[in-house]
Amino acid sequence: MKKTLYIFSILVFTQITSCRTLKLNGTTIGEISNFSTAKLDWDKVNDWQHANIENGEFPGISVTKAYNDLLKDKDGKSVIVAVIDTGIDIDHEDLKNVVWVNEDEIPNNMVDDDGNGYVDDIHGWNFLGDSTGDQYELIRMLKKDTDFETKPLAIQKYAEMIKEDGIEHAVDVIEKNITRDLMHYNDSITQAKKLTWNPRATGDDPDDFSNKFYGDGNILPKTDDEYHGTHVAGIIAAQRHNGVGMDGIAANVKIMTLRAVPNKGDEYDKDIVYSIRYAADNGAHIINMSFGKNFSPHSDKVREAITYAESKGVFIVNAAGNDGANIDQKQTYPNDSFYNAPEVSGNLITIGAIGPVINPKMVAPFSNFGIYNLDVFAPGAVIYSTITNDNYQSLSGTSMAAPTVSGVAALLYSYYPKLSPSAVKKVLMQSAVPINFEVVIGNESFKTTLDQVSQTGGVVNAYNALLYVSNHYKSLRKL
Ligand SMILES: [Ca+2]
Ligand SMILES: [Ca+2]
Ligand SMILES: [Ca+2]
Ligand SMILES: [Ca+2]
Repeated sequence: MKKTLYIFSILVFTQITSCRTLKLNGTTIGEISNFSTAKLDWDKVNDWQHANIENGEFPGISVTKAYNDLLKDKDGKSVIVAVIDTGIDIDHEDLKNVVWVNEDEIPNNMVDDDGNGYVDDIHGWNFLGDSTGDQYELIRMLKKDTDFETKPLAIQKYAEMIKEDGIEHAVDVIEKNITRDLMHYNDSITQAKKLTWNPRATGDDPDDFSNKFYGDGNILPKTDDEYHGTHVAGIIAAQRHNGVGMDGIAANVKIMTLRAVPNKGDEYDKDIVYSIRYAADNGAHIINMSFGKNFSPHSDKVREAITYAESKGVFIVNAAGNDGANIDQKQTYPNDSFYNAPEVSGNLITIGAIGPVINPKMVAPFSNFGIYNLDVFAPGAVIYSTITNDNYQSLSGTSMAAPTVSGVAALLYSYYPKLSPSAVKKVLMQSAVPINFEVVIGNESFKTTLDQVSQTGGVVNAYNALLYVSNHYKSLRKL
């Protein structure tokens, strides 16, 4: 009798604990209807992305308020964020304690101990090998001189690209015979655009997706100026309150590094496909993708990888790109939609960039936009973060806006680990703070409201996002 009761009480207890979710109390931050005429305070700008947007000084994501008002004394679970980018300086003083370690792999023994197909992958994988660059993928395809679906587009884009270097009549030349007739222009074309420049060092065929095991386990940057990935990682996860550098957004993150984006040239679809798949197969919860291009010969394979990641419960944060253009009219990659078709999955969110002011110039002029393809805005201009060799720097780009959102997503997973990727996307979009005055947008500096150039018309907010989950947990679990 006693024993039965004991078991019964354990059952009850287990049931109670497994149903318990974090309940939070607070008042949602509402729309911002008035802009500020205050001058930008450069002394306070270094962590402006964390500021509370309600205070009217910086349009930050209210993450400091989230920690102080909602998360005090509450422990979160560890979250793995994969950063597909350049290499990352994982020895950096402010990152070394937030690095993902593949516990099932023994380092430097030339054996694939965990059997995932990658030998000695301790912190992620380097799909670029020793190379510091890649020839632009469209040039690579044109040079092969085979017919492919987007060849006319590739010809046109390459012509535009080399015209900037003063080479006229490019379309005619390329259409005739690119490899023979363009060769003599090579000296006047900058390196990554050259037909003859092919630094790919991994020995694989970028068009043959059957071979996925290439590259190596050394994910460190190859040169000091390869700092992009380090900056992105710091925005998400630089160690908080350790007395050095700066604070990342999420406190319980381990960064998995996938080196696939070269400093020169562009990222190859194959490397992106296998980076996404590596992250999904090796435990990542979130993937940050701060890169993009407008020619993608295997974009179908990338979309397949995105849906594969969704099947593994992985959320993806995608930078909208820095052309100051409408991406509903000008296709950019990666994307969860091909030429504005319905989205292939519910796990990818596309982010535009704002700067540190609450006024009509708050949208970064370089930020791409689009009422269909841009989901939400986030701080992405003048963002101070880690760079190579224990250094720090302020950088601007949608590359900085995406990791701001990855940090918020990590915060959500840390406290609500059972949310599906589509639930996280819904939370981030529904809880964004609407901006209700006209702003200047893009290269052509036209004036409109944010809801005309994005799905949400707002700025991501960590405080609102946490409250939203707490208030809608039951319905979110059904997504
Ligand atoms: Ca392995
Ligand atoms: Ca090993
Ligand atoms: Ca720090
Ligand atoms: Ca989309």
